[in-house]
Parts: sequence; structure tokens; C-alpha cells
Amino acid sequence: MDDSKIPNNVNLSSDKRLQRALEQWLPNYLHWWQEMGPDSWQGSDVYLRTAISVEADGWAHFDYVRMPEYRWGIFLTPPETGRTIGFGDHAGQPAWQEVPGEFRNMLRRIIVTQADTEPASVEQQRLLGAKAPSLYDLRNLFQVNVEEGRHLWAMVYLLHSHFGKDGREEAEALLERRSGDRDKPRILGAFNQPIENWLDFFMFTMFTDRDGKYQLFALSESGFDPLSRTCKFMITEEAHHMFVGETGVDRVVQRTADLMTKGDVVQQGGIPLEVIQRYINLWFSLSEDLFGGEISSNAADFFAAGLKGRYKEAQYQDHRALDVSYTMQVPDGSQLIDKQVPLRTAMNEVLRDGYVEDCQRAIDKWNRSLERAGLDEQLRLPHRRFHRQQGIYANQLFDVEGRPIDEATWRAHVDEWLPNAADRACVESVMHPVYERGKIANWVAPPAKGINGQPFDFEYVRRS
Ligand code: BYC
Ligand code: FE
Ligand code: FE
Repeated sequence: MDDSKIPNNVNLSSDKRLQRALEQWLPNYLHWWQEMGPDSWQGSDVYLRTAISVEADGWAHFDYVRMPEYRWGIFLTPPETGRTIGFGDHAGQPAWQEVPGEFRNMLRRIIVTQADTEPASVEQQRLLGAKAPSLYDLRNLFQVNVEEGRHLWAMVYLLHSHFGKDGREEAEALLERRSGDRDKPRILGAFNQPIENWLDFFMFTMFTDRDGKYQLFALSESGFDPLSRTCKFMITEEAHHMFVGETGVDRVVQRTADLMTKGDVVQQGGIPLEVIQRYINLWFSLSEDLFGGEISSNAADFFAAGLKGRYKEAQYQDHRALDVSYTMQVPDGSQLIDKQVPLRTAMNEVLRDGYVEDCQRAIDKWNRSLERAGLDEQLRLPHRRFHRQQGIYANQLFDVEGRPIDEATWRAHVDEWLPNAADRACVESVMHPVYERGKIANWVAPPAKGINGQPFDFEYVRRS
């Protein structure tokens, strides 16, 4: 059995055609990684975890690795015997091991959309290594990057193994689109936004990777069993990405709070709290758009087909979601009116509800850091209608409280609500790289502990 090129737990060597197809995709992937992956650090030894199995205890192995030599593998959680479809029109029927013909296009589209976000995020984060606040943070960036690369592998495996020629073409196209490119952009909005600095990065891993968590949970309910099993394992890796974001923002807040108690934050080389707030407003709203429209026939079709469920579907009694409605506030001229819509068409909004609650939990945590520093100031989530570019609120303007406003009001206040040119310049001006062991940039507090039981002053990256 030769699984040496592509580590896997799917017995790849038993399917020679598939193995050959993936081995042909591998050099194209590596070429993409060299071109669009982390800039400058490819020859350095990085203290990384590599997935080696799916066992709950000990699926990861930590060691120094050069990123191009990272073993990107294909890991699905073990099959559950007798698994049935958990929701929708086919609830109770055996889960599909092969793609059901009638849902082939829908399923391919879901998988391609999921897949596209993974390399996009690596592209967006490509230049951050030049300005890392510490070796600890630099290592976390690269950990996130190689795992997003592995998530691309996870989806490409599904495309190659279940979608024939179209699947192989889609896998090639995933290496051809580029984040932010005018002619061949990535599919979803937030994945074409620039991540210019480490505050963007912490916000992205907090808010955008957290969309990933909710989407992966919804897909892990899928009646298409291989998709369910691959997403279940991706979720275990995703936890670290959100940890990087949530604790990253918290550490910026802690440092800012500390500087606030001593004097002027900008003069001391920190990031003012109102700037942090505006970055929250930006990345939260961009990430909310990733859930799609509030009222969506696609979402209803995905649910009916049994392809995409709700977050932890088992928490619900009724898995058909027929003859039930969901009430949402819908724009009607310059007013908002309550409207009842069929629950199946509201599935994007149901998923977003859980997401907003989860984000609020993190905000509360950051506010406790402000309280501990003895400050009265608080951070907050903007209203979900604020700054939306998808869905029913996209064609209207709303303030951070969610009140409808006119364009003149928007223009008068936008610089208070979203990062303005001065904010970006301010953040950029404090982003000096710190590559010395145990040292950290001035604008962020050190983490409470290191990675895998190592201290903060561990040599997480050995520069080549
Ligand atoms: N930007 O019916 P609608 C992650 C399009 S993140 C651009 O309202 P639907 C990760 C939509 O495609 C998780 N276009 O939406 C995080 C449709 O287009 P067509 C990624 C958008 O289909 C960090 C039209 O608008 N996974 O893993 O119900 C780092 C009307 O759409 C956007 C997934 O997204 C947008 N934001 O829902 C690394 C899971 N939103 O048909 C990784 C798979 C909507 O008119 N995707 N549109 O051409 C899905 O389940 C759904 O496609 C969506 C959209 C939830 C994204
Ligand atoms: Fe991912
Ligand atoms: Fe992620």
C-alpha cells in the first residue's frame, strides 16, 4: 500500500484511478501553494501540528515542518453503521454513499463553494508573515494556512471521487481563481476582501472562520455521507482557527485597555478602542453576508433534499420543517414590517441566528477584559442589518442600531462606523514585525499560554 504521497484514511491505494488523479492534482496544488501561499517563509522550520488520524485523542502530531513539506492528507471520520438522513423530504432513509443523480448539481455547487473559500483565505493572508507580532502568532498564521490547504484537499477529494470529469475540472478551477482578482475572483464576497494587517487577520479568524464553523456543522448533517464525514473532521481543526481569532482580538483589547489606563493609546503605539470597534463592524457584517439571503429558495432546496441541515439538527424535534413559519423583519419602503416566511426558506437566517449569538458571547468576553482593567467602555456587535451586501437588507442603508437611514446620514457617519483611512494608517503604523523569541509587538498582549504545552518564548518558527 503506497499512501506515502497523500496521507489518508480512505484506503486511497485501493482505487488506483482516483489515486492517480489526485497525484496529478498534487503538483498543481503545490505550484499554487508556492505562488499564493505564505510569502517568504517557505524554507523555514515551523512548529506545526499535522493531522495523522481522526481519533479523538491524538489525531495531531506536532513537529517542525517546512510548509511545502506539510503532509496534506484526506481524513474522514469513521462511517456510522446504519446512518440515516436526518432532515428534509428524505428524513429516515439510508444516508447516501453515492451522489444521488437528481441532486448532483446542487451538491457539486455546495462543495465547490465550500472548497473555494479555503484557498481564498490563504491568498488573503499571504503577506502577513512580514509583520507578525511574535513567533507564536507567526506560527499560528501558518498553522491556519496549512489547514485551510488541507480543507481544500478534503473538498477536492469529494470532487474527484464522486463527480467524474466535472469534478476534476472544478478542482482545477479552484487553483485558478484568485482572491480579489477582477477577472477571476473567489466566489463569496468576504473572500475577496483584503486582509492587510494583523487586526484584519484576528477579525477574519474570529468572524469569517466562524461562518466556516456554522457552514461545516450544517454540512456535517448532510445526507450525502462522505460530505458529512469530511466536514466533521474539518470542524475539529476549525476550533484552533477561531481560537486564534477570538483570543487574538482579546489580546489586542487587553493591550489597548492597559494603555488606556496609562494615557493616550495612539501616542503609546497602541490601537484605539474605537478603531477595534470599527474593524468589528466591518468583519462581522462581511461575514454575516456569507450566510446568504434571509429568504432563500436555494436554502429551502438544500434542506428539502437533505443536503444541508441546521446547526446540530438533533437539537430540533421537527426535522421536516414543513408548515412552520419564521418571522423576520422585512423592509417595506422605508419601514420594516414583520413577515412570516416558510421555515425552509429561512434556513440561512436560522443558521445566522446561532452565529450572531456565538459572536455576542465573544464580545461579552472581550468586555470582561475591559472591565478587569477598570474601564467603563464596551465593545458591541453592530445590528445585523448594518452594512449588508447580500439578502433583504442589501438594498437599503441602516445604522449600527439597525435603523433605516438615508444616504446623507450614511455618508455623514460612515467614518464612525467602518475603518476609515486614518484608522488603516494608524493600524499600519504599529505593525512592526517581532521575530525575537519571547518578544511581542507593542499593540498586543502576549497569550495566556503557548501551543501544545510549550511556553510563549518557545522557538515556534526557525527562520531559514
Ligand atoms: N457573496 O439564495 P441565496 C469557510 C449568492 S466559510 C457572494 O441568498 P444561498 C472558511 C448565491 O451564491 C464557509 N455571493 O444564497 C472561513 C446566489 O447566487 P446565484 C463556506 C453570494 O445559496 C474562513 C445568490 O447570491 N461554506 O469555510 O442560500 C477561512 C442568492 O443566494 C453570497 C459555505 O458557504 C456572498 N456572501 O446561500 C476559510 C457552504 N451569499 O445562485 C474557510 C456552502 C449568497 O444567484 N455554501 N451569494 O448565482 C452555501 O451553502 C451557500 O452557497 C451560501 C449562500 C450559504 C454561501
Ligand atoms: Fe477551512
Ligand atoms: Fe478555518
